[in-house]
Amino acid sequence: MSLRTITPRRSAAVLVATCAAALCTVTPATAAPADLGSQINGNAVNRHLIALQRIADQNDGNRASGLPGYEASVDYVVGKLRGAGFDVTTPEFTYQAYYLDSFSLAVAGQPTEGDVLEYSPATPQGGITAPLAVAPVDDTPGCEATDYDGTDITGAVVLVQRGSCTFADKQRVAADLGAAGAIIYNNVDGPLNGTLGDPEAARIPSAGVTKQVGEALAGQPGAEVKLDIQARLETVTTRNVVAQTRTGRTDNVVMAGAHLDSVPEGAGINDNGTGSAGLLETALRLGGNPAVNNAVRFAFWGAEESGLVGSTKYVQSLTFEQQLDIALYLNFDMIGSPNAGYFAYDGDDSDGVGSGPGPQGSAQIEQDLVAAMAGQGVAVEGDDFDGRSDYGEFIAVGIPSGGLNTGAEVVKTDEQAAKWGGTAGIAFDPNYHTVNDNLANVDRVALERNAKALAAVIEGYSRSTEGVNGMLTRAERAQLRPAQGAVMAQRLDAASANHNRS
Ligand code: DTR
Ligand code: ZN
Ligand code: ZN
Repeated sequence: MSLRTITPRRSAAVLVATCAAALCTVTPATAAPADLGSQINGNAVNRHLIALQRIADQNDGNRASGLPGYEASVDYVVGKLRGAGFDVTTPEFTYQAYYLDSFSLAVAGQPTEGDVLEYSPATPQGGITAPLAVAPVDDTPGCEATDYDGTDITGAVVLVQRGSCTFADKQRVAADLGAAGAIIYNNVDGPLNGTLGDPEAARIPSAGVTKQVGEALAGQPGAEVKLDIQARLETVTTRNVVAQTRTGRTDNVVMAGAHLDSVPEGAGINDNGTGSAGLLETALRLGGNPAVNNAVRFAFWGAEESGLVGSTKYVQSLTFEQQLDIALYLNFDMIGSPNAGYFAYDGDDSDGVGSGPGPQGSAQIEQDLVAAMAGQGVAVEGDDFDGRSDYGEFIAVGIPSGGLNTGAEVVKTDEQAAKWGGTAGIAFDPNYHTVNDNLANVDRVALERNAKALAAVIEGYSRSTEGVNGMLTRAERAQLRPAQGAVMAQRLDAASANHNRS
């Protein structure tokens, strides 16, 4: 791999002082990590997956934040990390979780397929009955009050096409004009699966339907709509796990994270038992007292599936200086998809799709991850920094970031199947967010390769992050000194030669 690794002149005998009350103990650092990637064993990673599956089985089949399966997952990870000597904290946070109890939609007496936009307000018990009003399809469908010019939508359920503005905007504009509810229909194939983004943004009961259903409804203005949404918001208290080595500089920390929670529908063994297991095994092999230049901080996030809550709250809890102490952030979310692809976040935006590049340094991280996979014979594709995982808040505050994943609901192409194997025409993870995301549906070759790569890259950065953020270790600074001395000697030589000439 292409990481700059600079060997310290002598292996540093780092001593770690741990002080509790008046007692101080001094722990010698273990040997400098050598080739951490090759120390990662797929069976050891898989053992953590077995543990997470059993934890889910013993706790209603899931490991979702706020529920007992998540707490048991935290206990498992914390126990291992404390046993390996890490400094472990479990900072608590609260958030509003949205629970949908029931939903039904009928138009002109016909039961109609659809889903509820996340955070939609509930209807009164028994639902609402109102006439259907159809928003004209223009450049900004239902995004501006003027889109409804000439249509009275007071007391109606409006039908609006997706596009141009957020779902939250569409229901707000309709609510301001007195609408009783909203149905938003897709402008591409597939279910809408939308969200209003934030409970505070929610104004009127809102459902989503497919393009096909929406286009059929658009021909029935005035039809009677029955919309029944029973849902509630609950305050959930949960926690992240944050474990740091007791060695290495704490003002240039190498941080790596994976979300530990699952969706309530299942055990979440690929999403994201795999990222958690790969990261946990890397931490255990590194140990809490390695002879590293930079401290390494491992995070196991809670409530990712509820909107990246744990990682976002964590980053926002740090002061600007504490954020500066983080050299970089690496994210691992789904690294054993059963029909695996191989992706690294597109740090330099060389693919030119979706969001722009990551913060300065992210391009180097992408290169290092790509090299770590190439070293195992795997060609990696770029993956847009679209903010769908826990790196989102890190890049929002400017921390260089990167990460690997093996794909979720997107379908594998013929070219990808030819390059990586697996089956074209089906999703990288057909079990994404379902009860079938279990121990039987993991690609263990992909899992081991990704775990080795993440371990190798973390090890490299624990030695030096110079390529990412220019931070030099003591050894690197010492190596620069003779060079500077030589330049100075050359200058002196040249000066005295000139002097002698005159
Ligand atoms: N891991 C998913 C989100 C997700 C779907 N595709 C990607 C690609 C890259 C990172 C994350 C994702 C989840 O947590 O639901
Ligand atoms: Zn995930
Ligand atoms: Zn998920």
